[in-house]
Amino acid sequence: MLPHQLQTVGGRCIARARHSHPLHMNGNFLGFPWWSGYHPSASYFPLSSCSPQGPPRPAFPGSHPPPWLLAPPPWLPAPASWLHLSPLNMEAKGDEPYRKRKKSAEEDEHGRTPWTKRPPYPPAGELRVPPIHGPPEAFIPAAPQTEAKAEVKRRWEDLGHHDQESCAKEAFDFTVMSYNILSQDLLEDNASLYAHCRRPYLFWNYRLPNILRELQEMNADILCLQEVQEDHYEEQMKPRLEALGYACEYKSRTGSKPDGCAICFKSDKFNLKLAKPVEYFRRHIALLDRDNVGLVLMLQPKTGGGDVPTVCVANTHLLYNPRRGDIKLTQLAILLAEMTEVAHVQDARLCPIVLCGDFNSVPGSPLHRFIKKGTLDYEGMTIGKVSGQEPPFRGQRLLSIPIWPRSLGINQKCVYESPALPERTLKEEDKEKTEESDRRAESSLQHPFRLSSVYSHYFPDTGMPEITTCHSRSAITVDYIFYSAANDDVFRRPGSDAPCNGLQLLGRLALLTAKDLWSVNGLPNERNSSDHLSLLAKFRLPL
Ligand code: KL2
Repeated sequence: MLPHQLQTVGGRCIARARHSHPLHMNGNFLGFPWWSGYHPSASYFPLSSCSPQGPPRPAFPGSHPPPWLLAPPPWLPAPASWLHLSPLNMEAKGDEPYRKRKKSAEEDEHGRTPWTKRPPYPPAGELRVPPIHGPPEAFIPAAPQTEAKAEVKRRWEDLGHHDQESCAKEAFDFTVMSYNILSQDLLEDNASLYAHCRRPYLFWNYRLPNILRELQEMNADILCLQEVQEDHYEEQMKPRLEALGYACEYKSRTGSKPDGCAICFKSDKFNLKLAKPVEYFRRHIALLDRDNVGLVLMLQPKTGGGDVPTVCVANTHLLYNPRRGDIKLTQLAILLAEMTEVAHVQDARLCPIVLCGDFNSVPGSPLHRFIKKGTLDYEGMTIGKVSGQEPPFRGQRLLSIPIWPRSLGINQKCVYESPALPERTLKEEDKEKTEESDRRAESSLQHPFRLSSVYSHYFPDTGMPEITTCHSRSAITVDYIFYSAANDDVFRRPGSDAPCNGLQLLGRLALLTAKDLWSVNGLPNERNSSDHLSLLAKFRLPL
């Protein structure tokens, strides 16, 4: 990856539309008191600002989208009252609990059909839902006469400080990308989210080359990808990434959804020491009936030297459902417990961590604060408040104390409990200490990592939120790269004040505002083929 590189977002778009999008005219759309992002209701923003025909048209002819998807109704109320999404939205197909699904003979013990046994996908390039009338090519409109190039540049921000460089004589620099590439299956299941898009840009055969181009251009040493559809991965992405020098690990979701998380790393830069697929589904725990997954790798830099620290790289896509913060926190606890198991190095110290993914939680939300601070007091917190994706509403359950049952085997510090010691082996004094800390820990979660976020979530000059995902219903940050920062105590070498052994953030690819993204018709668009932006960071590991 070249430093100072510029990445472009968007494509061609008629100039008049760029200035007429309602988002640009509404100065009050940001900064709702409850949340830092922006959620228009579905009714207002799905219109293609780039439609060459002028007036908005249904994105999916033949699918009879409700009229409110086609145009902003004249009675559209003021922004404050748009905020409640339809309850329909809460029962996401992608989030469907295991017990609601029928089990077929082909399914494995997780109720999941191996992709090789699933009915074949329709011919490449075809959208399954809704039906297509004619070959996809017929829908690719010629560039309109008035079309102007509309691209938004993503700036590479150099954050390397000279004083950091004095920490160690030798260092290993590497780049990490986190990218939710939008699985075709989920795109088609949630088609109304993409009603603002020109149809041809939604075909997998159109999107794949764009995604691969972006991955190749960014040339990150480690890719943490989410929503990677298993058949696309096996048949198209993995071979291509291997040809680019990556070794690839994949964890598919449990249940019937055919996507998963992948971590790919440059095999000339890292040795794989360990790969740990992580499933959040537990058959006997009602709370854990969803199919989200994570993946943890231990990667050792290839430096030619001897005692090189191993880096723990974790990738996940947490549950979407905005109202089920209890499930999200428990899924996160499982991932953290798995990371703790492998990240402990000598002297009970932790190795450097990179934690990437789509956490379906906004900056400043309790879940996000928990990751960064390592502690969360959740007494009296409603389950819908955890992720901050939606405004609080009445009638919500409070998080139970504890959030997950003891049978999960993970304590409130997000660590797997060792099998209970026989009573007599615990000294009285230790017992008292344990009981006291149990009481204190009752409504508080902790985890052992100290994590910083690569991004600051707001642009310092304007105060506008950074956006990582943008479609008809929301423009918010839900994707993150967290890392253990070098100047943290936990990573200091014994007897040394030098801030070594953690990671130094040398640079990042700047995110964009909602306004930037809507000026190129939101996501996905002609050039950017996911509804998320990629996140890219450059780290230095002092050796
Ligand atoms: O928000 V996402 O998109 O991080 O990009 O994660 C989930 C959602 C993904 C996996 O479940 O599918 C999307 N409304 C909006 N988005 C949904 C819905 C829904 N009802 N269901 C699934 N997703």
